[in-house]
Order: sequence, then C-alpha cells, then structure tokens
Amino acid sequence: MKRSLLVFGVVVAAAAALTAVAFARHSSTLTLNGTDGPGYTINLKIGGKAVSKLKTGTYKVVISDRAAMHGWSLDGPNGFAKDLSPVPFVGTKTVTLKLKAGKYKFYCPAHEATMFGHFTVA
Ligand SMILES: [Cu+2]
Repeated sequence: MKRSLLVFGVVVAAAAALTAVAFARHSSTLTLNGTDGPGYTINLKIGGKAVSKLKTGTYKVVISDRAAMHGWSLDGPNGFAKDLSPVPFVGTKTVTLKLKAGKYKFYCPAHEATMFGHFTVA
C-alpha cells in the first residue's frame, strides 16, 4: 500500500515536471551564449551550435567574457551597436535583445580584424 502510493506520487511529480518543461519551451525567450577568450576566440552559440541564422524576436544573450584583453560587441542593421561586454571586464553579462531582420556582426572591439563572426536575422 505504502509503495503504490509512493509510485503514484512519483508519476504525478514526473507529469508535473513534463508539463512545466512544455510550458517553458513555448513561453520563455531563447538564449544565445556568447564567449570571448581564452586565447583569441569569440563565439556565439544557440543550443551548443554556432549561430548563423535566427528568427526575428527577443533573445536572452549571455556573454561569458573569459579574458580582460577581449570584449564582446554586436553590430546590426540601422545603426544597431551594442557593447555587451567591455574589454577590461571578465565575467558574465546577461542582456535581453530584440533582434530585427538584417545582418549582424559580433566581434572583439580590441581585435576586430581577427575576432569576429556573422549571423543573419530574418
Ligand atoms: Cu580581443
């Protein structure tokens, strides 16, 4: 008797957890993960994959700035320009960005010629 109640409780909890995940997928904004450093590297990924195309909309952007000598900036259409993590900063910055259609370039402001990447929002 006690065991069957426990099993029932676990099943109910699992169902509740699944429901919560289903809701989260539909209601929360997608997260983009940007990094700079160590070394001369800069990236922007979504779900572990390099970002190349995104749909227009609102995104949570989490930048992991791993080097004081590097930063993480983003340029886009119509004069869009955001310095998400300045050069001396090391740590994590989180911002919410509304991305409109166009071409975007992320780069390190100190080494823009070699540390950059592009993606398109459509
Ligand atoms: Cu740099």
